[in-house]
Amino acid sequence: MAEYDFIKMEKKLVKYLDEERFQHTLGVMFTCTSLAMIHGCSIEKAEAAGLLHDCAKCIPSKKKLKLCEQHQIPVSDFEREHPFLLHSRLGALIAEKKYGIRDPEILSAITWHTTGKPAMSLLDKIVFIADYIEPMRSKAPRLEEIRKMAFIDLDECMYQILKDTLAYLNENPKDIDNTTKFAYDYYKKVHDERKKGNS
Ligand code: DGI
Ligand code: FE
Ligand code: FE
Repeated sequence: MAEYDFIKMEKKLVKYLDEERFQHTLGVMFTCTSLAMIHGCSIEKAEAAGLLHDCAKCIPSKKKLKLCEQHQIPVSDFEREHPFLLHSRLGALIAEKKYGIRDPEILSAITWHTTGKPAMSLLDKIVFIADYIEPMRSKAPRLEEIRKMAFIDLDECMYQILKDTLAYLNENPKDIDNTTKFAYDYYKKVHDERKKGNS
């Protein structure tokens, strides 16, 4: 029997997200399952992580900060100024407490889905990438190319997404979290070393 009751989780989640966010969530969930199939990851884990990745997204900023304080989640000065970044860590907490997710791999994928980090797990990468390429996304540049790459090479896809994200964020460099930079540096190194190996 399946470990997770997805219908029950969806019914609960729909109450906490606005319509657009819920549709995005379904897109991420199905994209996660497709990526799990092609890259040999647990489909159930990918489905659960995709479904819950933004479960804290629609909590107002003040309440986000309050919840972090209540649950001893450390908040950096940077996060205090950019509280939307907290929806990933807070999302993992809510997934655990309200949706009964105990699997550390799923909680990690939710935690790191916004900034990424160096040396991510297969599931971490699948959720991060699915969030960027799901069918409703339309604003990012090079989406066609990046979507194809997601089904070929996850590390290269991480590099391409982080590169474009940082290029976009560089319009306001003071808004860039170090974790996003560290993630980019890591996947750039993977990309460069592979290129060296191939030449
Ligand atoms: O929650 P979603 O909108 O589905 O997606 P998300 O959790 O990946 O958040 C999206 C935004 O996060 C995207 O516009 C890029 C942004 N982001 C990633 N790293 C950083 C960042 N924004 C800031 N300000 N600083 C970062 O380091
Ligand atoms: Fe998010
Ligand atoms: Fe998302």
